[in-house]
Amino acid sequence: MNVQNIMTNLEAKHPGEKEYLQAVREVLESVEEVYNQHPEYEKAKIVERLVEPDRIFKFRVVWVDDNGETQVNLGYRVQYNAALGAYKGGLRFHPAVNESMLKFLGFEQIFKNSLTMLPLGGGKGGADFNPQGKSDAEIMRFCQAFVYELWRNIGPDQDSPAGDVGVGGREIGYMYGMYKKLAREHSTGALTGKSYGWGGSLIRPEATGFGAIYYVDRMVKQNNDTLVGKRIALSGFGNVAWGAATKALELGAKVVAISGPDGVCEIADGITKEMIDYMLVMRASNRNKVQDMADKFPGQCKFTAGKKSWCVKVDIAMPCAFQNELAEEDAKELIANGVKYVAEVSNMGSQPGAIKAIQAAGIPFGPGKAVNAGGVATSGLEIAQNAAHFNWTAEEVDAKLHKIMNDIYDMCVKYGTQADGHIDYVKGANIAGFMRVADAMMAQGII
Ligand code: 2IT
Repeated sequence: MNVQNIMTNLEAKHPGEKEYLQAVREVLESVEEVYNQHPEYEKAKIVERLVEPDRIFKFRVVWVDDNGETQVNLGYRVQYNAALGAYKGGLRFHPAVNESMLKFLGFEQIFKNSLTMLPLGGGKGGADFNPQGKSDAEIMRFCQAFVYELWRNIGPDQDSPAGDVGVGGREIGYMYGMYKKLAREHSTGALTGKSYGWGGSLIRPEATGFGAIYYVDRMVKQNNDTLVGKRIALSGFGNVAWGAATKALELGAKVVAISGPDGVCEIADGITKEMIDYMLVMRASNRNKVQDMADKFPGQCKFTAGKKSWCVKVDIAMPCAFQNELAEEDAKELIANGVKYVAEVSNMGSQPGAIKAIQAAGIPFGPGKAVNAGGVATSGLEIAQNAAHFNWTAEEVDAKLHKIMNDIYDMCVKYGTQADGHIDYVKGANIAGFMRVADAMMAQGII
């Protein structure tokens, strides 16, 4: 494989699809050396096949808002690769959603799902719907209209969507309700992230954040260091930041910053249980304002408009909100302020220049597809419980999640340790994820 040739061809075929091309380039650069040791991959055109999704559904979603106005949105589902199992991946509702964004997310999902060692193929979907300011009834009507179109193409052995940005337990509930009405069966594994009691798994809401902290705990221990007392900056205040803050507090670390599109909320003495609970209220309000936290806890929190979490002096930085949110200048500010570890929890949360700057400074960097894999892994555990019509206890799910994250961490070290002994977690995650998919594709023939 010649990465530059492949990228030149892809750029010509998919002009302007920046995020998709960025995600592909990172994976190809990581796996190039290993790939070239396998002439059978080259002959079977594994990379050329892998970079194109199996198929993309794109559809109109029509719904009526509270004023009686008809609204039109675009919905998508990218079914990327099914070498390891039925397609699996979240749904994103956000005004910036487009095909390139969902292709990059679906492509990343293939390798992330592979890292979990569960039988999960890769997919992603969503819509350019903006949940901000929408009423509960509007959210319900949109979710129903979305599934009315998509339902024939999902199912536990076909494609199983979950939540992502803008899609949480409430949205999954509305989508699952419509799905089972149309399918006339309780194929519970058709969607994950369901509430406990009608098919959901305990710990699924916490899983992405818990898994991320389990991974970071290993990064810290690798340096004979401890999480206790470490100052952590998170971005966002959604499901991922909530889960990470919960586990960080439990393990004795201090979350000193969260953020929103409006600015940063600094918490000098570290986030408390009451504040973590309030994050749920903030998310449910659909206001998308982190200032609400400072208004609720004056004296303990300081809000600064227009600033990001990365200007706060911390030991550990964890982007938890959106792709490319950590820019090169943010990374440089963190480094100047003495950051010791960076682990992105959002998918492709850091710009390539930021990753380069962090790695060049000798600071361990954990990539999203490994650090955030606990979410989809626990979705895999949810599907397993659905198939068995049975639920594990919270302790059982958490123990399985913890083991999966430890195994992922070990794989990243195994494939990412360089000749000089330092660990390139990005390379390790990409190689480990890629090899399992490539071997499955080889075994299943040219399809
Ligand atoms: O990015 C992700 O891995 C998710 N949004 C969760 C996917 C899933 O199927 O649980």
